[in-house]
Amino acid sequence: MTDPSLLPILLVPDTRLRAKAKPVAAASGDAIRALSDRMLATMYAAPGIGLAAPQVGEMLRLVVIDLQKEESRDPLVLVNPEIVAESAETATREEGCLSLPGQYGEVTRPARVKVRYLDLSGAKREIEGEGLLAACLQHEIDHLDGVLFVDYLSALKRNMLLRKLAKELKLKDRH
Ligand code: K2U
Ligand code: ZN
Repeated sequence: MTDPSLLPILLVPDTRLRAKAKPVAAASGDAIRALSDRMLATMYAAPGIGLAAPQVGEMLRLVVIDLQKEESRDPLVLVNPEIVAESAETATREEGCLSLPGQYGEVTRPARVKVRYLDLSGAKREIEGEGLLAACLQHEIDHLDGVLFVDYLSALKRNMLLRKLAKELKLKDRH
């Protein structure tokens, strides 16, 4: 029996994954808190360590992240997040995406980022990340601008990956 609060995760090539999300007007509103709770439940069930609102069809600048293991959850909810500083040093890691299931590729990004955002009480916050947190912050904030990790791959690799995904999703629909 799946949790009724789970939201469907959109898959490429859904055009909503390529749209620019709108800023949240009321960060401390009940609607945003309710949506972030459902996004966290959806992310944990996937499982994933990050999820952006456009991935569940909500065109809002809202991201949830939790790098922790199940027994020590530490959810982070970022409203209207923006990268305000990034290191010149880069880091490369294999990334996946819940909207491109089963597809992976090497992505090079700034190794450290500083992100400014509003928390669910509407307070201005700032977070600095490196390693997996830096990659996840950038991966999720990219989603708010319709950017996907495949956009950092060569055209050849991107097209191969998208063709493979389309084939797999067609096979899945058939059964
Ligand atoms: O946004 C999403 O689709 C969730 C992403 C978040 C993410 C991708 C790459 C690097 C960091 C975060 C993932 O699918 S969550 C799955 C996952 C789990 C552990 C490590 C990396 C990715
Ligand atoms: Zn993603």
